Amino acid sequence: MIKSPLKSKVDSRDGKLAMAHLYVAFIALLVGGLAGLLQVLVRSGKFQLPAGIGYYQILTVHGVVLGLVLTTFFIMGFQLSVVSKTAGTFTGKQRTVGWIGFWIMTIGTIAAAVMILLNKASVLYTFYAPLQAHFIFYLGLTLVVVGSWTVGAAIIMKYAEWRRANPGQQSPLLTFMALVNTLMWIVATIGVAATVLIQLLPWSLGWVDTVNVAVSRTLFWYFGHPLVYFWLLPAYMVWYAIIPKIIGGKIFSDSLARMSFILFLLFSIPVGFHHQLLEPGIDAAWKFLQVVLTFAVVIPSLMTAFSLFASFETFGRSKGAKGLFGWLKKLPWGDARFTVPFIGMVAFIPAGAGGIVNASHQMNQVIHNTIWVTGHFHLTVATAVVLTFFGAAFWLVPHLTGRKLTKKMNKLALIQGSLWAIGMTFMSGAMHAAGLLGAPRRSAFSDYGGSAQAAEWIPYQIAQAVGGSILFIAIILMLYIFINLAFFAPKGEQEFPVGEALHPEEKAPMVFENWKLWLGITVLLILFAYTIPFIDLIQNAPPGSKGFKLW
Ligand code: HAS
Ligand code: CU
Repeated sequence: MIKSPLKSKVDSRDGKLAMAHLYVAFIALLVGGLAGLLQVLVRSGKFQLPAGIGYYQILTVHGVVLGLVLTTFFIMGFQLSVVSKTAGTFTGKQRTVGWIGFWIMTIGTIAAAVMILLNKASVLYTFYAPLQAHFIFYLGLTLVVVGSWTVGAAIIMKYAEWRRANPGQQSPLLTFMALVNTLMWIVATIGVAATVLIQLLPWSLGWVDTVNVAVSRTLFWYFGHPLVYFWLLPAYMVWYAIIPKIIGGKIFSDSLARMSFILFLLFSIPVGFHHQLLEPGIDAAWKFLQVVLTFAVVIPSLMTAFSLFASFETFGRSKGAKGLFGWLKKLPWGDARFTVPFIGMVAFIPAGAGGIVNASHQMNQVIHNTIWVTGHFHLTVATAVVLTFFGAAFWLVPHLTGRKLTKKMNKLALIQGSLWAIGMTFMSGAMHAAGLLGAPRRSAFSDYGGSAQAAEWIPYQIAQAVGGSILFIAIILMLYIFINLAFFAPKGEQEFPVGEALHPEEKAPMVFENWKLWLGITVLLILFAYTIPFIDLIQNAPPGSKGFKLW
């Protein structure tokens, strides 16, 4: 591995740009978390929303603000930081591009949020047609996407500059990873941009009367699945490249980490049909193909699991650990920068197993549209990913603001992570169980006219409310820690941990940086998986649907 110009500190101008993203992310955490609390309370059957606020309005706030806003802003802030740290300070021009992107995303977010709060866009975060929102909602989402491309452009420009200055050398691992995630995001968001610009905007403006529902949903999931990996990959950056440094160990293999990221670029996109297995209009053969590709995209996660275990075990044994699991005792459990993301890793084991159940064509019939799916994504994105982001915030925020994570805050952070684990065990566990009993997702409380089956769900819904309330306390704690680290913690230098490879002499093959090749294969796989289904969906379409506002 070639030495990169690793600076001890991220330049303060880059730090400001990254922090701007993090402020929006944590405001989103507050708003979205509150909406989540209200939802579990409504679904317990013991609480009604005041002042004519609708359940679906709150559900839309929750999904959009946490699933789309918190994640995108945190990820952009995080990726800008790791690129600045490992590839060097952004130039003035690159930073300006970053700021322009930030403001476009922020204006878009405010526009979409206002429409949801005015109850003009209670269409949930998937905004499925034929539910029809106010056009400003769609416009706002478009701006968020365009803004994210602009921030992404800053990252690509920095990478290109590094490449020119260091011909024949492999780029720093974290920069490489941030670049892969940015490229995947750009290819994926073309799908959502297409449905919004070509279908939903003209339709919500009244320029056309009807919309092809199946096409819009297919374009959404072309984007929607890689969206979940766009959330996951920054967590993997922390797991692969940062956690080893925090525990005092080494990255198990630099090349393996790069290869898993390349596999994510190739296989994340042509798999959207696993969200549409029960939808009509798509031939079973094409669904099957995308299920096979879904199982292909599980492989880089299994590689990640293997690599992490190997990092932990190698470290533990180097400290003299004995026996099969003796190395576990050597890990720094008192350090929240390690333990909180570790809780996320452990959660990702059942989370990923649940994903494999979902993707299995036949089993999908049991769980599709049940609250099992909600349980699945609260373990994946809302535990594995989010706890890793929190764990990163514990050192990133003080690093960027020139402060220190104190012992007291570290302790609070450990409590925060533990509360999350307890709350999520109740909430997600109950969701999985109720889903198997047929409880629907995306629906407000109902006893379905005293139905015996619905009565079975009620104890689980109460367990969800208990878990959700514990999670809300954990959110408040997190916000307290964030505000402390951003504004009040003592001044000092907090380390930006970047791991080194166990075998620095091992050099990843340069073909890993051949973007023409990888993007070429990505496009070919997409064309293979989607061309004929799209032709079918357009040629054999039933009459288009007018818009519905069911709230
Ligand atoms: Fe998923 C639905 C399949 C991963 C998020 N998923 C969703 C939705 C969301 C979501 C948001 O096939 C709902 C969308 C909606 O609103 O309708 N998902 C999968 C599969 C995977 C998967 C196969 N999902 C994710 C991730 C997400 C996410 C990651 C967010 C971040 N998912 C589905 C399917 C549906 C679905 C269907 C549609 C369901 C339906 O019918 O609607 C795989 O990528 C999972 C692979 C992961 C693993 C785990 C590897 C474990 C690791 C941890 C290592 C830990 C260590 C520490 C080393 C195989 C890396 C341990 C130490 C110890 C001591 C224990
Ligand atoms: Cu998916």
